[in-house]
Amino acid sequence: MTKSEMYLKEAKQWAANNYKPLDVVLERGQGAWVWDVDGKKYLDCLSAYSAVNQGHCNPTIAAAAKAQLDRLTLTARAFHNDQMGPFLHQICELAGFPKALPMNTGAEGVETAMKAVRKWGYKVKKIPEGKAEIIGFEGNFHGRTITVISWSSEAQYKDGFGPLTPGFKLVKFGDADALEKAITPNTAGVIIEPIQGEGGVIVPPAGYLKRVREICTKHNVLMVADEVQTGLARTGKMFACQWENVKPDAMILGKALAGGMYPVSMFLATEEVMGVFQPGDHGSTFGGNPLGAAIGRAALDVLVKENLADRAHELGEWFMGELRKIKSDSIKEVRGKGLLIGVEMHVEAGTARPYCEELARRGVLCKETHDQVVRFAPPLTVEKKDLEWALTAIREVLSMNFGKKPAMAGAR
Ligand code: IF1
Repeated sequence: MTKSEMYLKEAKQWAANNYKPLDVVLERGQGAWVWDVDGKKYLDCLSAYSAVNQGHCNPTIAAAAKAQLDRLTLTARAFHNDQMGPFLHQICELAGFPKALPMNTGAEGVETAMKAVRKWGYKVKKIPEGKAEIIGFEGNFHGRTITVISWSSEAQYKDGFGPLTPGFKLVKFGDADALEKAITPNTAGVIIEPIQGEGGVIVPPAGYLKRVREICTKHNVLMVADEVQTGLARTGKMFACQWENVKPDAMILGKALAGGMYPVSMFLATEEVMGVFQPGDHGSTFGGNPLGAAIGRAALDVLVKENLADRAHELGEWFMGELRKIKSDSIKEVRGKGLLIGVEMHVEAGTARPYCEELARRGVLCKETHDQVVRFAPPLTVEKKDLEWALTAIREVLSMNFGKKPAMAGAR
């Protein structure tokens, strides 16, 4: 039995069956590369779903973590600490908001946003108590809490978890008219991913985000951007909303906010929105803790000093260009922005999973989303030569056909 097989057996025995990971057991990461317990090396093209934008075990961020570990890790918000203020100052200035509320996971950031939107609806917009509506989008993903999945369009994410939270409606992503039609006097806010990640790397039509902004302004509805996955340089701008010069009323960040080393999320908003929170309204034990804040400060420094947004833009444009040159009847579409890329496979070519499994056998780690899409999201520090190396395997594998019937000849 290999070491991997030994670990797989143990994990299978003791872990809940809530994921279907590839049979890869990793033990070390450095930059864009990871190694399994048998010493095999892989180029990581998932980055823990965009949480490792700065590269695995980034030395600058690791040094900040190690230094803080010997100073102070947690005080709870009953007291102040010397790391939170500078961290919130830094992220507010980077994102252009006057106020920030630190939490831990992305889902908690979204929960914070939903509370703020509802309370703003009642206290500022004067929506009748208990009637506030939030509009979301078909194909959305915002986390796994019961209220967040209450407005998921994915049946599996809701199955068996009822009764669900009321007060949400969904409209088609990319259709600005549908959004405007769905707004009522009780609509408090819209929560939108600038690009839908889990939905299959769905990039909306050019100008759509601007229309959403205009519609929300016109109807006095809050526009909240969930940039947990698209934010922090992933799409080639520090925030994906910047591609259309759109400024939401509030924004949610997570994942790479602490370089993949610690769960740190953030709800950023205008004074008017954040002002609805009074002491004792909301919080969490670890929210704003000094360890996460010290790591977050270093994580943001790396993004800015290494200019990872421009890097993601240049490398992404080139990489997507190379993917689009692959002549394969199995590929339906290559789409994305920066280094958030999805390759949709034709249904006739089978699901994306076997392509990911074959790529892993060849040392390229990526993951399927929504059956048909192979997602490529390497750390933004990835070297071009490493992507060139990966492209040899990617060209071969995506030219295969793991489906039952041959893919439609010539279809793209
Ligand atoms: C899983 C997906 C990605 C997110 C956006 C909030 C959250 C996420 C836009 C919640 C989290 C993660 C969750 C993880 C897999 C992964 C994922 F495929 F599920 F959707 F990235 F695409 N907003 N996404 O993408 O943040 O609470 O997880 O910190 O749950 O399987 P979290």
